[in-house]
Amino acid sequence: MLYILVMHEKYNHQEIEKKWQEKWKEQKLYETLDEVKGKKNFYTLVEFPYPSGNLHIGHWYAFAVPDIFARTKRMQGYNVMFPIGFDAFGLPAENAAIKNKVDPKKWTYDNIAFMEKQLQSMGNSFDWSRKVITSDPEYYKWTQWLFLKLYEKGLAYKKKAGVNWCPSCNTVLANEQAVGGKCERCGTEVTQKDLEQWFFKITDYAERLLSDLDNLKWPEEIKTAQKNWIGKSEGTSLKFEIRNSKSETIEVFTTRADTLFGVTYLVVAPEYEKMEKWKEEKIIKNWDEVQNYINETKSKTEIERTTWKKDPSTGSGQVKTGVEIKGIKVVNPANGEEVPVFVADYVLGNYGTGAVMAVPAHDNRDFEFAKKYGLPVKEVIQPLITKEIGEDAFEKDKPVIERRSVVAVIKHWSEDKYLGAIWKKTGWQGFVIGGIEEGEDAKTAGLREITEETGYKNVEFVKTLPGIINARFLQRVKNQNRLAHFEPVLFRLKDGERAGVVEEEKILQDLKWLGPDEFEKFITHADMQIVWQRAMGNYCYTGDGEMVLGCRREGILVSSGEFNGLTTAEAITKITKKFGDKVTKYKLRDWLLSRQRYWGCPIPVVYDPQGKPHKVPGKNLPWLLPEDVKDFEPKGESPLVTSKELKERTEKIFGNGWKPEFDTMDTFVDSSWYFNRYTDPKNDKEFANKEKLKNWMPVKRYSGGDEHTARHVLYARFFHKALFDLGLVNEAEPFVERMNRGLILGPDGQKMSKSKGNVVDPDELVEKVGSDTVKMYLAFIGPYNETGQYPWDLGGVVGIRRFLERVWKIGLKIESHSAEASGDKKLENQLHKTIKKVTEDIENYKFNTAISAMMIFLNELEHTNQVSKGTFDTFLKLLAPFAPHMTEEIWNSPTSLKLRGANESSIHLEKWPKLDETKIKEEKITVVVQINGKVRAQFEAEVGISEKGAKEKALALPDVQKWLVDKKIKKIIFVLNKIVNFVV
Ligand code: ANZ
Repeated sequence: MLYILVMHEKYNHQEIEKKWQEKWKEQKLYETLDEVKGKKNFYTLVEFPYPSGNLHIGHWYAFAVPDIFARTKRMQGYNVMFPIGFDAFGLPAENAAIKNKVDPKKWTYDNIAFMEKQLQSMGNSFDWSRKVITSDPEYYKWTQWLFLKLYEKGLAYKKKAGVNWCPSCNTVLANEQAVGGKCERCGTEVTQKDLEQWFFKITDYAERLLSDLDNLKWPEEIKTAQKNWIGKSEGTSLKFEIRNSKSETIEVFTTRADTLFGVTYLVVAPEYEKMEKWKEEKIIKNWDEVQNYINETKSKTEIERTTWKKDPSTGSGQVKTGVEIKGIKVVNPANGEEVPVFVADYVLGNYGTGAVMAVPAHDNRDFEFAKKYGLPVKEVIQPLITKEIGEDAFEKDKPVIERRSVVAVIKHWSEDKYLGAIWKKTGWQGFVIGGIEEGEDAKTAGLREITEETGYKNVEFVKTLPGIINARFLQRVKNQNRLAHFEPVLFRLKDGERAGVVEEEKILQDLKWLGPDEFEKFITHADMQIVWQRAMGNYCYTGDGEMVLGCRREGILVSSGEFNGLTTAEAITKITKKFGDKVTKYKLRDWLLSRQRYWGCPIPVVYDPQGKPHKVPGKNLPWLLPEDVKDFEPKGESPLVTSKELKERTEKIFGNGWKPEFDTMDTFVDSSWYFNRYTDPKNDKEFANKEKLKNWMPVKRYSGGDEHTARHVLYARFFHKALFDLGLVNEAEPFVERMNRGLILGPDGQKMSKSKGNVVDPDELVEKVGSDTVKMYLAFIGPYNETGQYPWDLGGVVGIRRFLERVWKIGLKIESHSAEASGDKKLENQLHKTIKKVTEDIENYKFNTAISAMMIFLNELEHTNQVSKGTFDTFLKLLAPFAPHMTEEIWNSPTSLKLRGANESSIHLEKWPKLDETKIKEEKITVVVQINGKVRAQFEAEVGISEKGAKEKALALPDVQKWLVDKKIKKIIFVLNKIVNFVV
């Protein structure tokens, strides 16, 4: 019997997509039961959207692509939950209210309704029955309940904290709204204002947030971003006594206690706590000047203060500024030296102790500062550079030959150029160098070397560059393990007159004149880099074990009394032990959670007439957001203060004189626990039942945006750990796997924005080419497990559409004898290779290469005359997660059903194609290698290996090489799949 699949001639995506979306909804295809017999639960999640009003292509990228993964897991036999909801509180609702005079609630819920429709047009396998909306009282009741649990545990507290404040708008600004120290809206200078604020004590969890990362199966870059955000630093606290005041000290935090003898001044932050006390005691002689400086720094953001190189795009990060605090001097505990104290804003008040010991010789910022204010630079760490990578790597266990050597930095007579030397044998690039002989000093040795090695005759000594640079490496020409003590000297040529160079030298090295910028890049070793920096006037050496140019940069102590000769690491331990204490600091700050905003979750706290805070009792939750607020204009206080209802409610429940908390919560609180709610979204007794949580948590894979790595994901981990400690959840980590996606750019390669006119409208596109095409194009644009940036390419969209049309057409064309496999071995092999590739790639979120594999297979299909229904169906199943509507239509076309002898059923309930390893095994053959007809060796190869390939394989065999030494190959005789014969 001969069948022809008959379908609509035209691939009418509009009709098909609408039809199946309705059917799936009717059939409740994606509603997930808590338990299904014989199936394991699998929870995959994508960050829920903010209801901004209109889906853009970024939303499509975020939601449509991970659906491929969810669908695949379902076909692989898991009971998959793939939920969706809305992160519905937040500032834009209020801004819209101010601008268009609409109610923030109405604005939000209208947007949600509209976006739900748009999201449904994606045809995702979302379980809509589990939808959560964070601004629903049924949801935020539990946000409040959880807040109170943390409060009871001492993890939520109130304290005064500095916030960015615009005196003209009368409002608090987020850091992003205070760029360059100016208010984003009106341009007024931003100041700092202290307000009572609520905090979560996330810092209590810093260590666990850090160490538990080790057990997570996350990409390294995400872990690193979190680690950096937590910013653990192990160091030393040291006390510097204020002169003539035995009781008072300035305590500093340093990671480089080894540099203690090099301290030439101290710096305190403008916010330093003892400043007020000093002012009152009138010990600061120049208080006006100091106060002026402190006021000036108030408008600067932390980023401006800590970037020490000027950023040309923003103009921020000037050379460091500061003022000496006259009247105060401190004593170095190590050597009794007296040093001045400065106030400077490059030191932050909220890190370490807010005070720093400044070591200009070994810290870049201190060096810049010292240069600017004429403060001494005292070297206490001599560089020790060890070549560890490369052919000239130092061999640790071998004997070492020690040498004094001069490094001659030679300036051109008329141009701004310096003489570079290239060692021909080794490729080493640097300066003219040479040994310092008995009785010579560096200067004499330098002059001698220059004459010998370069031939230049008229050389002038400029100066000795202070300091010695120790370097360990393998001298390759002599094959000697070396410890060189380099002494750099600066020379200048008077003119270009040159005598012949000794022949031997000429062979060993080439010489080259290079400008300053070129020279930096020319240098191949870290020791010569330091010479260059010193020649350019930079005497700051910061090495503490890092690798640069294949060299490890370490140091040895000098001018440090009893500690001389120790390495940095040894000295840190010993100096800490003798003069200070070991301490650990974190960059992570407590989480400021209160907002002076309307559209957020009310903080469920009330104050008695004495101003003491009390919890709103459980029976009064949800503590409703009042609806009688009309003015959302920010005034530095929460708009909730204007609510009569809230005040009356508070007094009615708690008594006269009681006041509510007016602040609302940061929306990051709402999103720190929402994934738990999906497991039990309708529960009105608990935030989620523990058994239900156990069914689903932890989330197996969580996809989201790069920008949420440090904040949302870290906050959610903190919250979950706190809930775990409270016994409310079953595990300490909420997300087994986290993946960050990339960014879709406009067709012009720029970030999409309305003002640039490069925004791609998904609705229009879906209308034109269909949801399946858009989704599949986005999956094809780049690997989904990386955070790359991908420009939108209409040509690519067309390409995908064409691919789907070809699949469609093949359905019309295929002739088949039966529903069983055809005998085509090659096609079968290809099919199983495709199964393997697509399955693995989906698992790794590399949807792009999975699609490529299917494209290759489609080519094969098109070039095969007879394709069995079984083969085509398998292919269709692989494609189903990517193009769910079209594959469903083909699967359920009348002919297809007839062929399968089945009734209508969803392809998405089918089993994922199984890989048969035996089908992809390449057959191997043994090729014999002969030399002059005698068998000398043999090798394994794939069937059909080419002559060239076989020859290369044969020549690589030692047994063959042995017979060919000193022989010339005259001819090669090749017998396919059998013999390579060399005639010599
Ligand atoms: C002396 C020193 C010498 C330092 C040297 C570095 C190099 P991390 O690793 O980030 O923790 N520091 C300490 N508190 C600071 C503050 N509140 N604001 C700005 N800088 C501060 O950095 C620790 C180092 O940063 C400390 O070690 C201190 O400078 C500086 F050759 O002390 B160091």
